[in-house]
Amino acid sequence: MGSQEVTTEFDWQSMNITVAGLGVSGISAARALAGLGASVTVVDGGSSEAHRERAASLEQQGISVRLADAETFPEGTDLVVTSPGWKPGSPLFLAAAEAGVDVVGDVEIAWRLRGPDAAPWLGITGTNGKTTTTQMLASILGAAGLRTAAVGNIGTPIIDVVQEGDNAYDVLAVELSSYQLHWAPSLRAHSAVVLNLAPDHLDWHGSMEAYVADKGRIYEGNRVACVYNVADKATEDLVRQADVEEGCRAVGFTLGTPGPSQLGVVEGILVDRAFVEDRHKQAQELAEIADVNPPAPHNIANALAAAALARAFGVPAAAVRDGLRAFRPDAHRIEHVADVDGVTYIDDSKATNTHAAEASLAAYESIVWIAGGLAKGATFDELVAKSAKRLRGVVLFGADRARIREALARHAPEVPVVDLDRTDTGAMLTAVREAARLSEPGDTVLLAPACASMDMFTNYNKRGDAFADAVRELGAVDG
Ligand code: UMA
Repeated sequence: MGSQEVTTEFDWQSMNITVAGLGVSGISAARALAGLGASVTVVDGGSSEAHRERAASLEQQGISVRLADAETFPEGTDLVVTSPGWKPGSPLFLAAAEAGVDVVGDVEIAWRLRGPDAAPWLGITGTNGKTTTTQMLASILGAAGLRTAAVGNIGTPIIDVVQEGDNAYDVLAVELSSYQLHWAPSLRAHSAVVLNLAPDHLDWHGSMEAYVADKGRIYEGNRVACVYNVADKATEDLVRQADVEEGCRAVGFTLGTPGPSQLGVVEGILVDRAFVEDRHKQAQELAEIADVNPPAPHNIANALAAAALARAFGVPAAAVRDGLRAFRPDAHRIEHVADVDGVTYIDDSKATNTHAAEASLAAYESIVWIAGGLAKGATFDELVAKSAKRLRGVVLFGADRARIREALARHAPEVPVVDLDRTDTGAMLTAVREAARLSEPGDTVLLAPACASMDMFTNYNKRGDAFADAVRELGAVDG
């Protein structure tokens, strides 16, 4: 399912399509497919008020919606179009397999809806940095005067963009999650990057091998460049395994001095030794490290990856510099919130896995760390062992906090830990107060949960907002 080639050409008007999920991508898929004349039924296990409102809106367009039942396979279904979050082993898909019906994702549908002159896709995946790299790439493409958009997992459903027509864009910067890649067997990007690979979403994929294999699908059929991370050999291995178009090149990015066919850094300058006439003798200056916002190591790597994709598309060096300068990072990514009583408060709510949390913990010297939430099958020993010497103290909350507490007991037994034993939204205020109590002037209180937020908050944005509110309250009380 999902990972096999789906060869059928679709005659939409004659089809009964079941869309799994009434979220952002499901709504987009249902509307588009109904618009093409298909008979569409959306199914969703939820039945909240938000679900009912969305259902009412779709029903006005002649789309059937079934709530509170994610399992029963609608009779007569010819194709299932799933939202990315649904696990491959979901009962609905097992029933589909039994009935001989294909399951594909919204990205697969978008790919099939493209016309012959549609804008090429530059694909971005990886465990961390996807969204930032996608936004940087769109900024660079825009600076080159190209009509573009940052789409996909970033939040704008790719079907909506493709439906604007072949002439609406010159090129698209497409963020793709491992889930979306799993369900998109025909996707063939112009060029693509896997930024890095670390355990994440293992509960969904079942194993690290399966997760990595799904990420690697982004390189399949690339035409111009497969971009990999020189510091992460697993990404290069995926390039080697990929079946690409004749002439497609492997291009590395590195924070060190680049070799031929690489982009890298030389004396504070981002340089390109891949997309130049003679890559053995020439190097093209692209930008200065100071042009990258913020100029932290992991973010310079993101900038190099974005630059590589843009250069693969033929963008001039000056546009790389202008695009990087124009880029502003999103909220909740190592965002400075306030200084209170000599302590700096940083919101990295976006650190929803251990790999991302490791990057932000590495950026500060003396830290009171606020962590916890949904672990998604992760273990914390490596993260804690690597960060132990930087920890002044730790405050834990959320459903899977015990896993972090146990790792701390093993690798940082001397570090004071406050386990709030709470999973309510209000726990953030207590967490920030406890962190303030543990901290000393010069320290950084860092929200880098290493976990997803949904046990306590609607999403990581709300978690970061709650942190900022709590810090402001602290400032008001102390000030
Ligand atoms: N549902 C069920 N049964 C299930 C799973 C879900 O009934 O077993 C229902 C839920 O009740 C809900 C709907 O399905 O109503 C949600 O579907 P979904 O979780 O697939 O999410 P969408 O709203 O369609 O949003 C998806 C992506 N979400 C996920 O992959 C979990 C969004 O990425 C993406 O922006 C959007 O499509 C547009 O492409 C978010 C994300 O968290 C940001 N992505 C993960 C990540 O980046 O780590 C992969």
